[in-house]
Amino acid sequence: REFNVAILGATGAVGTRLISQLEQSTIPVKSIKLLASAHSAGKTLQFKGQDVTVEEAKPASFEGVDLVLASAGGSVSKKFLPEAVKRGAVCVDNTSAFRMEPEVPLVIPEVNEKALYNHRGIISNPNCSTIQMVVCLDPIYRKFGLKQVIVSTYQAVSGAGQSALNELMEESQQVLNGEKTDPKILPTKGDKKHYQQAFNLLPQIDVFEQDGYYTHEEWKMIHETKKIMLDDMDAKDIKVTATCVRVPIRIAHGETVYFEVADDKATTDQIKQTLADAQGVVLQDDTAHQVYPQPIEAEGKRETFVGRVRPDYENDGSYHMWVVSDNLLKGAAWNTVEIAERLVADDLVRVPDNPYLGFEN
Ligand code: 11C
Repeated sequence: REFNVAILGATGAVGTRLISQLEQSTIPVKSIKLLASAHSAGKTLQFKGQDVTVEEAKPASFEGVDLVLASAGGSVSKKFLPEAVKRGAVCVDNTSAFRMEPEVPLVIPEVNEKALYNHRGIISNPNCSTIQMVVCLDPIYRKFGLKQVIVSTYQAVSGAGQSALNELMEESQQVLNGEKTDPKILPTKGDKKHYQQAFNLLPQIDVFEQDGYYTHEEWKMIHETKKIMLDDMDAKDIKVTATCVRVPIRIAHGETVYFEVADDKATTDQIKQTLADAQGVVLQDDTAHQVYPQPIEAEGKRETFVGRVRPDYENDGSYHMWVVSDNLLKGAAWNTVEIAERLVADDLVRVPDNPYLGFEN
């Protein structure tokens, strides 16, 4: 079977990577539609060496489409994906629009591919910082159990989109030239005040929750992790907490992850071996030769890199690790295309009789 594929949000930082990841994937593509806002319609992009004109997304754009890969923002997904599902298309959504809906599987293929069998038309791709942590934690959880996770992130500016990345580059140049900066986007378009990111750290990613303590990014890391890992009804809860910080780098998030395992007989060597054997994970851990993951080396790669794996000497059964991955690939475009590859391989590119049509239907 060959597939008619549509990419929604084709011109963005993730959208362009969805195109290249799809080109390199095992999915047999019969036709490709590149969809975006009216503002980007008419632009020309390439798919497998052929020019493709970007079209404005409309409900009718999804007629005859089998598979939609979406990354145009949550409100765009909420508006269009139910329309696509109604027309028979299976949608893999990189936005947060439907992630916590019980009817929508939230999938990292290496971790919970089997959740794809319950899809009702929409499958969500988790947040980038969640994916790279969970792809490392889940194999440890399966083998040794997990009681607690405390993560601190060092997140690249591309996570906030192409315009935020442009702002970082412009500000960096202004600072080097001794000029004044004029921040308009970061830490987030969704909040009132904006701060300089160049040569600075911003402990705010996304808006603050109603409690006034946690940001929405931190909330996502906590709740998405539980939804993905605790799929088994008998699974014990895991205590998860997060602090998310934006750092002035372009691509690839870093994370320090502190975790406490349930099995008190686990050893550091066993934890390292588990990570070395984990699908999609590369262990880079040789302190004698100063080998550890770095964002500039992870950029452009599909894998998640882990190093500095070590015991916490103050707390038995507790460990630390340093995790780095390209937030636009494993954190977004590659995980989305990888889900689509598994849907194709498992013959799941079909909308069932009880489709999930979003909140209003
Ligand atoms: C960031 N993690 O770095 C965010 C971007 O929920 O898909 C991804 C937002 C999401 O700003």
